[in-house]
Amino acid sequence: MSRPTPLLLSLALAAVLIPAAAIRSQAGQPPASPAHSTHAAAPPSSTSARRLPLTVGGASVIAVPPGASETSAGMTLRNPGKTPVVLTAARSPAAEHVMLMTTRRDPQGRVGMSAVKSLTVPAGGSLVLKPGGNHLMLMNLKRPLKPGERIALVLVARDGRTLSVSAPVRLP
Ligand SMILES: [Cu+2]
Repeated sequence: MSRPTPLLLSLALAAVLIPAAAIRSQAGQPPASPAHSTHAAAPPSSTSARRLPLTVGGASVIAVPPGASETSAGMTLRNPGKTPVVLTAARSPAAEHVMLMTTRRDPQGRVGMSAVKSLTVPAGGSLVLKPGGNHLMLMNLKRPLKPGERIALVLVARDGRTLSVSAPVRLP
């Protein structure tokens, strides 16, 4: 009964193979970068061309008690243009990440929030972001937010255009 089990065999193999692989990667050249990589980071076109043509009203971030790790942000976005603006992401220096969320009622009548991949500001229309509706969720806050201070938010559209918003922190 001294035959090694397959698990022990593979562990023994790993012990032999891993150092060999480590030595090879140290001795080898760093992987060559693709020839086209120098062109990949072409400078963006002018900043104004990359800015979302939306107007912002009533932006705010809801103050939360110390220790709370997340909060919501709202605003009204108006799109005077002839094409819808599809927001796919947002970010803020105050949070590790920002989620696009919607509020839904399930068949049992319970209300809950769920993340969505995009929120659209219709052409010639507006999108209201507010707690209890569509909103932004600041996740893993990096520090407490003081009522009255302004928080920077960046909205990102599917085409890469962005919009910077400064939102005051207000009590719920
Ligand atoms: Cu939420």
